[in-house]
Amino acid sequence: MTDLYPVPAEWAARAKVKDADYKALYARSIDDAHAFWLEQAKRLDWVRFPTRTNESSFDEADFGVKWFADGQINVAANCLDRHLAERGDQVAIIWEPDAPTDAPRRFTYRQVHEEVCRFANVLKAQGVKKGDRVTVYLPMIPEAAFALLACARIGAIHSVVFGGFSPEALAGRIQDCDSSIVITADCGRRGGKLVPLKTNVDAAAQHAPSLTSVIVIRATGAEVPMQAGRDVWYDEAAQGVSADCPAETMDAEDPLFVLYTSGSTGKPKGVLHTTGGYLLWASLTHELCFDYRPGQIYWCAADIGWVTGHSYIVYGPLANGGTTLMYEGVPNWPDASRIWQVVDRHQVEIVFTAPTALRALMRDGDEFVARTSRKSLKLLGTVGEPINPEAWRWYHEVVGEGRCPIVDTWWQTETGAAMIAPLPGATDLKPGSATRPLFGVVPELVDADGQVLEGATDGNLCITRSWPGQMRTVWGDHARFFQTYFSTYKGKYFTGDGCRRDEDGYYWITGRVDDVINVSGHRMGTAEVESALVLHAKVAEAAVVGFPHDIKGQGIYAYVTLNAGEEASEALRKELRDWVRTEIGPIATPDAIQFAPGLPKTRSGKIMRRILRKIAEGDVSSLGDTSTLADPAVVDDLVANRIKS
Ligand code: 6R9
Repeated sequence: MTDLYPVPAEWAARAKVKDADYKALYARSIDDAHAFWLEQAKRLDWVRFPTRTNESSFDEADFGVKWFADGQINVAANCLDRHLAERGDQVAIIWEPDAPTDAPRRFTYRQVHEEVCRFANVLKAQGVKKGDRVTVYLPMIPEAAFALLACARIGAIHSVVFGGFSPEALAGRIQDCDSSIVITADCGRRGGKLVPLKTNVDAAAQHAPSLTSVIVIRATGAEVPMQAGRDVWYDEAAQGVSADCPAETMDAEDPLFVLYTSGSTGKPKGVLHTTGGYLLWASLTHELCFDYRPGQIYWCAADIGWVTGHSYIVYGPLANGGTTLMYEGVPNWPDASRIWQVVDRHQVEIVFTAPTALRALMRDGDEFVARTSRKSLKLLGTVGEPINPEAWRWYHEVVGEGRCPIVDTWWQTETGAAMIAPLPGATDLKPGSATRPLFGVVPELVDADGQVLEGATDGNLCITRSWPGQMRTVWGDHARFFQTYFSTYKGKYFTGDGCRRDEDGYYWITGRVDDVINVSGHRMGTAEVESALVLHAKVAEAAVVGFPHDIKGQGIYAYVTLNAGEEASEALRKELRDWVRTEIGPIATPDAIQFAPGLPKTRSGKIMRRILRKIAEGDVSSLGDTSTLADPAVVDDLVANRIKS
């Protein structure tokens, strides 16, 4: 028996989309798709309104993803200029600083417009042109939003790299998209600590010869070395620069941004999103999932370094004329009541955060929540990983005092914005289920052989037809795009997620079925961590798997075989953890490292990850068939020396 939380009467009465509307619109989005999407396109301000909609194919012969191809549009003009007449003096961005004792800042649409135009002119003065890649390595400061919109205004392609990534990871991302410019800050602030962003850029530059220019925002006043001829302070460069910058007319299929994400193999992929379809999808889903109306204070507590920050801090809410809150800090500093204090301080009506943050706050106890009012809250969202029903109920009952619908949005960097999610006025909720597909989204569950499964069932989640916000390619490697997502199950987009569909047609994402692990809502490829480990001089071989973790969702468990003559020790274990931190970043730090004399392999040399996963999970009684192992004795050693969490 699952609990059902019916749509509250008040929501059913006043929401933009009610259950009957959802059913009718969903049917139309499938049966009369062309007309439906032309109608939806009206929500944006086009330079040339499109006459074409979906021209995508998932088949190898004519493979490609294309939407609104004859439309022309500028994203920044849609997020700013078109709102000026009606809401120029409305607050567009509220910025809440890391330290609660510091003053928040507010920017109206008119002010953001001016900041963005000036930033765009600074980029131009640095030689940035339409189509150039601009790497953004910034903390959560208002300039991060300005930088993205400035790129969009002049048709440059931004590539945001999360501020928690190491110099090595940053260098790889600069090189992969051949970017010559980085926008950074002297330092970032998070949880009372400084993050040395500029110093990291200097270190990355050693491995990124394409980098010729660095714009540095003075965010903290920390002293940092500046390299003459390469580095400029933003405030100095912006002095005397005109705040008039016309928005470049872009084709709907011109690139908007690249965002790197981990896959099951090799190095991170540069996921490319384009202009018209992406903005339409971000804005439509933002309005529908949150039943958003301008004037409401809305807070997506993600970092701009992830796709959630792109679509739901910047592009979706601003395209919709909203007021979006950007928070510089972390959920539990100075203490576990911070999120709810920010809610009270700014009278936030909608909060959108990740299950991992909720689990951590839940562990710290209800009193941190209870000491705040939260009366302004109307709706609560989650994203990033499956939400366990216990955390869902805590969010609903303790945080929302039972009155706020929980909107659990399933989606991916690749999908641009939400794909499966409830609409608060239309969808009865079940804790732990992302519920039903959004308009135009056709999920399908298949078995390992690609057989389509009907009715209530478990399977691998595919999407059978394109939607406007779908990624268009992997930067520089179109073949990899096809290979990664469309070759496993012919003619379908394979998400990499496992999923259950229940008797009501509700979808329950069960987690990744490939070699991607989800650590605190952040994707990590096991292959990436393995490559970092084997780069260490003492490591011969490494295999990495995920295991269940109370707060993070999944933790990282590494099996390491040392080179002959090397001794396993606590000191080496720490050295390897630190090594991975510096190679990739703190989010990739292994939770457990088990030294293993050998790894379980098939006779053809393939590591049997299934067995490694079971051991890491502590499920050693059901290791399954080990008869194909080259040396079954290896498993006994692994089981005996398992690290208990
Ligand atoms: C938006 C984002 C994508 C992966 C995805 C899935 C997991 C995201 C989820 C969810 C269950 C949800 N995921 N939202 N699982 N319920 N509501 O997180 O993008 O970083 O690319 O991660 O995250 O496994 O495949 P991204």
